[in-house]
Amino acid sequence: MENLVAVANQFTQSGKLIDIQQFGNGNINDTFLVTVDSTGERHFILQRINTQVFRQPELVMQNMRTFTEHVQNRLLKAPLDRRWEVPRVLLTKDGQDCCTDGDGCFWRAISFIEGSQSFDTMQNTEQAREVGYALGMFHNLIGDLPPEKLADTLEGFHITPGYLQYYEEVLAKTSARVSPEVNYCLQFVSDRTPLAHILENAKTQGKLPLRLMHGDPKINNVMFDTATGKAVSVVDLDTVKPGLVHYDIGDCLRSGCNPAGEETADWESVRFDTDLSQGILQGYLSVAKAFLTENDYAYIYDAIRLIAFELGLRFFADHLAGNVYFKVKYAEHNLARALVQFKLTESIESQEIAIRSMIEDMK
Ligand code: GN1
Ligand code: MG
Repeated sequence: MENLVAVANQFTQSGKLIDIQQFGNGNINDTFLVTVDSTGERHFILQRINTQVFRQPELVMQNMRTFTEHVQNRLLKAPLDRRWEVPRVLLTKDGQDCCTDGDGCFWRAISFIEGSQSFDTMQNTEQAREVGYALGMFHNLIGDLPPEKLADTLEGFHITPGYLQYYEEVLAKTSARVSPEVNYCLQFVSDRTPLAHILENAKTQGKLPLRLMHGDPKINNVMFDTATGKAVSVVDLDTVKPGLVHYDIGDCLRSGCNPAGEETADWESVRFDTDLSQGILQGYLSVAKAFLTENDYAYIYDAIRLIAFELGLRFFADHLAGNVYFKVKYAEHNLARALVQFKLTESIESQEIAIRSMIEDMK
């Protein structure tokens, strides 16, 4: 705690530090909400970056600054007719965008979007539309920033065949306990091995262009104005880097259309809600129609299915590897999370015709 206060004070520009609380449910970094006794902004976000995952955290900071500057310029030139905010990188007292503590940990601070909140599960279809709008606006605002301007901060991220390869390596040397749940997952993955290549093949064949993406636009990374209920920001910019917008569309839908939430213990009840998915896609297309191609539409269903499957695969592989990547609260936590994503994938697959025709009707 002493350490935490010392680190927070590095980033405190004015006023006295009043409070530091753990914040959100991140699976990788450690996040805190800092409250300051100030006449200006009263809160900021303090994060310890997991440098086992983000091996070059300085590139993450560089990307964030490039991104923020670009989007802020765009918004100055062409203001939106509604509230929209971009989290800012905060500097230390000596002008750095990060600092290291006595243990060598990497810390950074980001502005908090005042008067906003996030949700772990979708409340209604109106909110689904807002989540979709937020992702569309995010893609729109970076649409004219050339992908090569941002570094690849997490190599292999969302490259499903790479996760499959890692899974096979882990499987070959695992000593994880065999159970009916583990067997279900093993079978689930083995039945879907051919599916893993679909987006990467489309990318290689030039059907889907490399664009900038958010990388992690799950529902709780969208901030809502507490008064109006409108989406006002997309946060968690660590994985903003070159990729496919399909990874984002898939991730947004797999997290937004699972009313039970990705942390539910009741995995057998998990289903994909197509009304919510219609809401998200309507909101997304209200902005994104302008830049999507015919091929982009053709791969939306595949992306939804693939990213749910991929996250299940990542959780399951981490379970087999002994929980080395995602933070866990108990030994079988990643197995429970994998089961949720696999059930969700199954539900998506069972509604393929309805989902595809919904997308077709929205073009
Ligand atoms: C991780 O740490 P968090 O919650 O922001 C993960 C995402 C997953 C997500 C699942 C860098 O994000 O890819 O979709 O957990 N981030 C990374 O909740 O691997
Ligand atoms: Mg994240």
